[in-house]
Amino acid sequence: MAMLSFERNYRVRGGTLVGGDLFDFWVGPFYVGFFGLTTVFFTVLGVFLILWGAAIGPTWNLWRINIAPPDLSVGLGLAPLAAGGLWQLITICAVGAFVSWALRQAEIARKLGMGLHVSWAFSAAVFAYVTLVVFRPVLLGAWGHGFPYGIFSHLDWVSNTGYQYLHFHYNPAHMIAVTFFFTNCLALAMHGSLILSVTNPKKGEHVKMSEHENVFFRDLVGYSIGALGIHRLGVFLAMSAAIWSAICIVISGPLWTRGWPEWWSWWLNLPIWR
Ligand code: 07D
Ligand code: 07D
Repeated sequence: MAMLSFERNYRVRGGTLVGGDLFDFWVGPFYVGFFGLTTVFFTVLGVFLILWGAAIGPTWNLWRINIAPPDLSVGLGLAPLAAGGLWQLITICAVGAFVSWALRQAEIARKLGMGLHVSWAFSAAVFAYVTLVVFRPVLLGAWGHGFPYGIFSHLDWVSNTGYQYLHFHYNPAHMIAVTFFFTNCLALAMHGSLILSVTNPKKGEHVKMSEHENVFFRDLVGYSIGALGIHRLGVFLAMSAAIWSAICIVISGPLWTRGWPEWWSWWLNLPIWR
């Protein structure tokens, strides 16, 4: 991949969290660093273990490959490879790769003297994943509560887990998470369309800038959040969506074991109705 001449100026030493100068180099356009190596290590090993799981499983159909966690009876122990052990090793590789990726993002940002915002934002997704396959299973006392690795099988897990609590939509934290996802989508649609509407004009017309963006929203709703504000809002909405997702699943089981609709009986039991 061609590198723009000015990009070379940004290939500066330092900023590494681990390894000092040892891994402080690039391969083509990619910064390596200690965490680049650990990302590749965990990803290659993880993909190999998924292929192993597929090979000993009943199908090579991509949609139906399924690597299941151990049976609930295994609890928090180690399982034989073909009976959930592969899932356990793949989980270690996935956590290793995702955390390495976040730390690589942090090293690159430090190198460039930037904020660590990207790293923190990605960490919210990693937190949701770790909640699903580590925190909640540990709190419930069995790795078998993690979700299986397979395109369709993980959908079955979501559906089954949802129905275990009768009607998952009544989970208040799920409501908040869903609301954040929807609001995030609305905000991105408005932001993306606004930027396109000013910076991508028809042939022969002038590009317009933030003045127009602000005036458009002031005329429309009396307020413009501004160029910095919309990005703050975006990160807040997106990270909140992932964090509330993690909350909604970690309270299902460890904190609330009955159907979620029943949780709302506190409302009917308020003294004002009596
Ligand atoms: C567009 C960025 C690119 C990433 C992509 C995903 C793999 C997996 C693995 C063959 C937005 C690449 C996929 C590497 C291949 C094997 C073993 C991100 C973009 C394109 N899901 N989920 C999908 C994952 C969970 C749910 C699709 C991962 C939870 C529902 C894809 C995880 C719950 C639906 C996928 C994960 C859940 C999906 C599209 C991890 C709650 C769908 C994803 C590591 C969060 C949709 C057939 C996408 C679908 C879908 C991947 C976790 C629910 C296969 C990697 C357990 C309801 N999930 N998912 O575009 O079509 O994400 O499924 O946590 O309807 Mg899922
Ligand atoms: C976990 C993904 C992390 C991904 C990472 C990166 C790679 C690399 C490489 C492409 C969190 C992976 C990267 C592998 C790829 C290349 C090169 C993201 C994660 C780290 N629900 N529900 C949610 C809705 C119902 C149920 C969350 C809507 C039903 C359960 C979200 C509806 C029942 C769980 C959400 C709906 C039910 C959830 C998911 C509508 C089923 C969860 C988003 C409109 C009968 C899950 C933490 C998320 C959760 C979750 C939305 C319906 C059950 C808020 C909109 C009523 C059991 N649901 N749901 O978490 O909270 O993203 O997980 O009906 O466990 Mg739900």
